[in-house]
Amino acid sequence: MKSLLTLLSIAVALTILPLVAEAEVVNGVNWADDVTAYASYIQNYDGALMDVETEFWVIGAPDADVNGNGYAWDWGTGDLDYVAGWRGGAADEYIIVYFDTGLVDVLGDDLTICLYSGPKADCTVLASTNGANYTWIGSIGGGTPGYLSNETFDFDGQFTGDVHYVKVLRAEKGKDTGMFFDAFGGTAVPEPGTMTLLFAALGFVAAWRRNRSRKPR
Ligand SMILES: [Ca+2]
Ligand SMILES: [Ca+2]
Repeated sequence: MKSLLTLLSIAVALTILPLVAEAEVVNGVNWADDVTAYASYIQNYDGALMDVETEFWVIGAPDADVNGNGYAWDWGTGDLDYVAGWRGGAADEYIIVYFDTGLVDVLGDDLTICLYSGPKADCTVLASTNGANYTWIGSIGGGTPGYLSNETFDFDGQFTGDVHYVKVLRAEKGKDTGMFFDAFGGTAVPEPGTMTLLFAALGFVAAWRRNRSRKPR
C-alpha cells in the first residue's frame, strides 16, 4: 500500500510540475512584442545607442542578470545585459513598448516592469489603449545599483479597453538617475483549464494526506 501511495504522489507531482513550469510561458506573463518609439539617446549600459537591430533589449522576457554570467556581453568591462535606458543629463527621455495582445485590467496588478536604476532615479509610467492618449499609472523611484527590481502597476479601472502601449518617461536627470529597462510584462492570468487541473491535483494531495493521517500507524 505504501508503495502505491508513493507512486500516486509521484504521479501527482509529475502532473503539477509541468503545469507550474508552463504557467511561466504559456499561461503566464504577456511580454512586450515591439518598441514603437524612443528618445534618440536611449542606450544600453555600455552606452551603445538602441537601434532597430537592438530593440530586443526591452522586448520579450527578462534577460538581465546584472552580475551573473548569463545572457550578457562581457567584454572585460562587466556584465552589460540586454537592457536599454538612460543616464547622464538628457531629460525627458522615453521608451514606448507595444503589446500585440493587450494587457487586461485584472484584480490587482496588471503590469510589471523589470529594471535596474540609480538611487536618485525617477520615471513616470504611462499606458494607452490606442497609442495616442496616455494615462498616468504610476512612477518608479530610485533603485539599488547592481540589483534588479520588478515594479508593478495596477490599471485600476482607468481604461475602457485593453492596454497596448506602455511608456516610461524620465523625470529626473543628473548623477545617479540612470535607469535601464530589461522587460515589460502583463501580470500572469492562468487559463481556467489549467487552474482547474492544478486545483484538482492539489485537492487530491490534500485528501490523500487527510486520509493517511486518520489511519492508525
Ligand atoms: Ca488591475
Ligand atoms: Ca531585456
